[in-house]
Amino acid sequence: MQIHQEEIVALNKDLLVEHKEKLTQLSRKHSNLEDIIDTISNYNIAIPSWALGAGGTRFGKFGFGGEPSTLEQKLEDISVINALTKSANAVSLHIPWDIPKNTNAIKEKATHLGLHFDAMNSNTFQDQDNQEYSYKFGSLCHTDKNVRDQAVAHNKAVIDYGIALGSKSLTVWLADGSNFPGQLNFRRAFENTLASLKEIYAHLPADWKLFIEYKPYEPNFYSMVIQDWGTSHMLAKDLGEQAYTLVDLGHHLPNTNIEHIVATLMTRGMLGGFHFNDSKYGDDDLSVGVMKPYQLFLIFNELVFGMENNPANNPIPAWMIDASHNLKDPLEDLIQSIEAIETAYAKALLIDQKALEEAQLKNDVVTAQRILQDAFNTDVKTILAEARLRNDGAIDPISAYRSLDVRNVLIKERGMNSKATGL
Ligand code: AOS
Ligand code: ZN
Ligand code: ZN
Repeated sequence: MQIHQEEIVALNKDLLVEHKEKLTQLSRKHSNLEDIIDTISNYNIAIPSWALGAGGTRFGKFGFGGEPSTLEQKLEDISVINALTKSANAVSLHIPWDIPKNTNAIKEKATHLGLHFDAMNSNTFQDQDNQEYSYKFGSLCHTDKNVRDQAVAHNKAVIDYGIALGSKSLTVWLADGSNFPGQLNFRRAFENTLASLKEIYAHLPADWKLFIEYKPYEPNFYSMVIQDWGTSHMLAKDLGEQAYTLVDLGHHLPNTNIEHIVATLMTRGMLGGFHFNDSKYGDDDLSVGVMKPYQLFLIFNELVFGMENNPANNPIPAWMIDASHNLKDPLEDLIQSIEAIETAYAKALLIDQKALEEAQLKNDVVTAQRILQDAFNTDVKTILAEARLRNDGAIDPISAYRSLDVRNVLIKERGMNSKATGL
């Protein structure tokens, strides 16, 4: 399955006149509109290789047909999303769910589809069939050195796959922790994890980054070795300049001020990566922006500020969508997620930073709030559409996806019962 340029052009035709009218109206109101469109049109978010099949819970999974059963097919699915949105030009690969059999061929296929490989993801949270030691009681933190060595070796192998594919970073997310008080010595677990990470870090090429993801609970429900950004930050600092903290929006206890964490990390140049999703209760992995769009906007306000002020201080973070799709067609869900992310980004770009600073310096709380809310309440759909249009994407990606009947084409190609690897 591949979408052809002419198909998108044809679908855009009917929408073009109305779109251009709206754009003219908007440009009368916002003098920096061109810059915002430009920024959004250059923005890309990586798609994880495990997000293209049916998601689910431990209670069940409901398929939808036409799932990609090979890595090649997963790349094709991402290229469909990218053709429509022009904002998903990278894949974040998971090892071992998506081991490339032939790295050269996969790299070539990706390049041919206009895609590249963003952060690599290792997996020491499950046992694989052929593995010697179990991760039941942890991996990098384990009490048994044999287990730690095996987990370290796996991470090194993932780096090697990444090198062959042209990736430049590794994300480490650990399920390590304990389910019961007394089970684990916190301090030994931390020291073991640090020592293991040091070995992995030593295997990184000089132009690579290491991202350390944190999570307060799940799958362990009493303690997680890397429970919060402070722990991640400590580990990264001890490793060296190539190590950073990765923020996953779902990995916070309810009501945590995530935008404040983002600002603090960026102050120290320590924000390396970002996993987008949304949540109501925990690590729900709901579609981005469905629950707390204002929070996402406030996070982007900090990201924009961090990227614009002293950008050399913090590298541009690696962006990835980390959501699960229980009910929706994942391709539609990912398109909606991209739209939600770019909506928050565009609105944050609309904030009058100068006026905001003035209000802050005068401690004019009311004006500061109005500046934020004026930006948040602006309809940016037209900005997003124009950004896509300039890259030959679709004015309305979801409608285009449905008009092109993509899911049924995929079902015809791959059958009703094809299954994708993943959670
Ligand atoms: C798990 O909760 C994390 O969000 C991970 O980032 C990710 O979903 C997992 O590592 C899959 O590779
Ligand atoms: Zn994540
Ligand atoms: Zn998660």
